[in-house]
Amino acid sequence: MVCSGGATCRDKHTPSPLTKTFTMPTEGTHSPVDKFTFGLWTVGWQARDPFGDATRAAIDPVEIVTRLAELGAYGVTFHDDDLIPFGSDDTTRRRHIDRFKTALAQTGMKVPMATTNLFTHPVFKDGAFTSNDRAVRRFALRKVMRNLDLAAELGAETYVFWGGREGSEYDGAKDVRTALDRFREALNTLTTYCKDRRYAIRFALEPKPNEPRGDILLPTIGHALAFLGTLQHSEMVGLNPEVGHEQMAGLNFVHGIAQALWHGKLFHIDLNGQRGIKYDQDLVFGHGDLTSAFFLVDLLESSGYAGPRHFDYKPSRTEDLAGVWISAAANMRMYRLLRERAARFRADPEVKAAMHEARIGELSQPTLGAKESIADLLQDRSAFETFDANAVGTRGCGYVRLNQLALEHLLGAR
Ligand SMILES: [Mn+2]
Repeated sequence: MVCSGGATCRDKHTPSPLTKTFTMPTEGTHSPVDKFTFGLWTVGWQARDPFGDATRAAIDPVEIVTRLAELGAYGVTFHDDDLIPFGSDDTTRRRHIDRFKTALAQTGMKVPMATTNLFTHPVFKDGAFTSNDRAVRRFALRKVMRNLDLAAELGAETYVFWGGREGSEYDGAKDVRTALDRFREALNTLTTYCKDRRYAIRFALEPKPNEPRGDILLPTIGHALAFLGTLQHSEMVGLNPEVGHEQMAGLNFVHGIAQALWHGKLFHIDLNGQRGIKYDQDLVFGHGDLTSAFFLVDLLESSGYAGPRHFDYKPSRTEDLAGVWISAAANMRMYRLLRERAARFRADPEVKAAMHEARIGELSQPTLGAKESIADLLQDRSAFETFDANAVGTRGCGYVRLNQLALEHLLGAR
């Protein structure tokens, strides 16, 4: 699974224009066409947790770019502080950026997304855009603006906002309605900043219910969708939902993504794995709820979603550096395997018959006829007076058979 980095491998990820036509890559090939991207902070995580020290050495961002390119990734993403240590002066900052840009140029790797670290430094302990301390809020805006300039310089199309510290542990500690005013003010200010500078960047809000705060503002896809509709330039703002962030609240991620797509707000996606309602695990994609991952890939591939397949995972703390790259490759392989299994599922005549039997397609038929009025519906005795609710109520839906077929395809049993 891990590319040796030899000459043959390098040839395969020579920068080439993305083809518009969908092609099913052969298993094991390294195809940047897949638009697989990784955050510098994912493979670069040193595995420090609240109970233990780092188990791995830091990795130079230049090495991350090179290794991910060898594995067949399309690009990398970063928080400002992943690339440039917090508090660096302008000269040092430029040196880090230039080294990074050289690595990007040498590998053909893209930077489709960037974001801001508004959570590590103690100054953000009570939030950034919604800190009760106004000076912290002003500092946060400036920190984002500085990195937006860099995101534009690197050609990023999406800028993510994960408000990990925007929240509270105590309901009396934060006036939530006022905090939402400040959150909105920050995003309005920053969309205006991008428009003034003609940056072709869209914003993507990343919901999370809790961790590191006891409770985080905009905790789910639904909360964030409702909030972004109130923004001044709401057309510039969508979502970056993460698998684990919804699943740690017991929510159905596939349903959440479907609704984000329905609103035209799936601007970016964070793929990883989570096993149930607990702390944010950030496992390899598919290593948590595998059935959900199968239906998620099925949805993404059939929806026309054209953005990056971004892996926001953490190589487990038990792994050494070799294990880091094995886990990175595993994310891409899981996505490709699931895509192949989902395509086979859709193409199977028995599945098509089971879907027909289960009336899956009938849902696309509007409930009222094309020219039917409410009066017509009221006149239709078959809709109510003579409708045999008891007979229809006893009829089976056939969903278990359909799900069994899906799982057999997922298991490679068909
Ligand atoms: Mn996470």
